[in-house]
Amino acid sequence: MTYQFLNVESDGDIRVITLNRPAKRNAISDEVLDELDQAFSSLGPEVRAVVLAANGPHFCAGLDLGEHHSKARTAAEFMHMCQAWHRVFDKIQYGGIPVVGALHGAVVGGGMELAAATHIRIAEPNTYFALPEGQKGIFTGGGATVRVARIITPSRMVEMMLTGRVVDVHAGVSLGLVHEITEAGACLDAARALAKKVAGNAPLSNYAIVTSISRIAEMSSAEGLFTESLMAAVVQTGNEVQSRLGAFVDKSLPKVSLQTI
Ligand code: 1HE
Repeated sequence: MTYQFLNVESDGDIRVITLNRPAKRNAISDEVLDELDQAFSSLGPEVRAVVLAANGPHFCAGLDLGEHHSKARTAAEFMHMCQAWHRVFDKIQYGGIPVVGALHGAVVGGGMELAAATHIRIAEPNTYFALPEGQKGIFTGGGATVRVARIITPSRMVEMMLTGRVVDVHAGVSLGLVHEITEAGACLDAARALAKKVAGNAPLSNYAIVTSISRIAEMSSAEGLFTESLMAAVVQTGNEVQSRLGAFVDKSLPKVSLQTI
């Protein structure tokens, strides 16, 4: 598959997927969405973790407003487009492979929805977040009411959307949008290093982490605990468990300490 708007690169057991439409600030057109779909649909078992990064001055400016204006979509067409975004972003969040988002500059509108589908979000100091849909006369449609609201709380999302408030990287940490702030210009390297570390976990453990925790959060306690026990049972019969536990018993596994990460 050749891509027009993405760079897709294999780096050992990680895949680096980079939005590459800098002239339009990585705005998500129908074609960009199709390419993201392709890139996240073609992760074979050799891929243990993914980095999602972006070229140019900003991570992503959200929906391609130029295309949206010129297409003048009907209600049904826009509903189907939003559902296509949901399918693709679900593939990112629930594909079973950890995804590290490497953020910088504007992460706004649909760009924030895309970032919210990644599992670990690290960000350069110039990163900022906003949901400016209200000012454009539209509404979120790429999953923010679910993913973003669950991260920052529905109340905070309502406030951000009503006011158009722009949240800087430090507020992003407080809100749970950012897990780590890197040095300026260092985000991609840091994301690769983090992805390689995550790729070293047992794949079945990573699968359980990225597919079950968010789902269990939506269940009742009784259903969640039941589901956790089933997931744990599947994971602990994985073929790497014996050797990894053996390494602990032999004392060859590093101890958990503040230096672990
Ligand atoms: C775009 C887009 C876009 C830039 N669609 N073309 N998203 C927004 O409301 C964000 C709107 N964009 C901005 O506020 C700014 O462009 C940025 C803060 C992101 C970047 O500013 P800057 O000064 O670096 O770039 P620029 O000069 O504003 O834009 C450079 C080019 O990118 C320019 O095109 P040009 O052909 O005139 O050079 C812009 O038109 C183009 N561009 N952003 C299309 N978004 C499923 S529903 C999701 C809901 C949403 O995502 S709503 C969109 C929210």
